[in-house]
Amino acid sequence: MLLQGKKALIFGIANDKSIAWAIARAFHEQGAELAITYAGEAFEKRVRPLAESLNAQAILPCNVTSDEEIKAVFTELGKIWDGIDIIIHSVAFANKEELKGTILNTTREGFATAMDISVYSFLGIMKEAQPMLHGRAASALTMTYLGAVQVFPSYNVMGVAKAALEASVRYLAEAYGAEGIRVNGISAGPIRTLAASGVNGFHNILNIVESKAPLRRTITQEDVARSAVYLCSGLASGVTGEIHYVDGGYNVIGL
Ligand code: 0WD
Repeated sequence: MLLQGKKALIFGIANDKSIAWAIARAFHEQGAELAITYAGEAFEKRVRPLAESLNAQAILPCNVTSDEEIKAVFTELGKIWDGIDIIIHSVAFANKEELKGTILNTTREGFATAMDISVYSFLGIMKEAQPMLHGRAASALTMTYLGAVQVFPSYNVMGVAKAALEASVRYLAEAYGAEGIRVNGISAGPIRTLAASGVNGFHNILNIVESKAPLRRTITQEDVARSAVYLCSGLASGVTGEIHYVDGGYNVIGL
């Protein structure tokens, strides 16, 4: 097993369609021990049974807009774990009104919300994680989308946020690299999840990917999860600061 005995902390399970849920299952299969967070009370009902089914050792609330809640996750984990080997950040949010029309719909407040939840949260988590990552060959992984580097209809402020998230991966990789801690991103192809349902015209994107991607199909949560296992295991010991595409090859197609 590739992750035997590794301790993995996972942010971003909303339901059984979430990419982070597929990652949690794949990690469990590979022998990892899990700690799972949920975004707030409204999510607990759905997330707790999922987490329990994988024997998660901690199931903790964490709305990532709160520094206190992020801190509390590490305080609680510190009581049961002597460190953390893997952090999964699979969290993003933008107001629905900003995921339609063009980027000219963006408001100052909506911009700040998208950047706070989708980008700062990764930095905030990685800051508070420091004492528990120290001295371990740990790795962290976030989820991004091709909308960071190319224009997709309706993706708008989320594309700007993903560009900032990808830059954050590179800066975090440098900041943590001297300790042997790796930070990467997976740029996933479109998958039908709760977050994706907020993007206007999402089904069109799926159809186009299916016809144009080299693999002639969309990808699944399990495709992403298998690559996550690789990036968070010793198999990827020399890989950091990387944005790894798991998109059936769609990103290489010009026209
Ligand atoms: O096509 C897709 N589904 C793609 C998703 C393609 C490429 C990338 N991604 C990214 C997303 O942008 C996100 O970063 O993958 C990540 C996971 O997204 P997902 O699995 O597609 O979507 P979902 O199951 O909704 O998980 C994202 C979750 C939230 O769900 P909602 O839909 O309620 O926003 O992020 C969490 C929440 O569980 N989240 C928060 N967690 C803590 N605090 C917060 C918050 N404030 N807000 C959202």
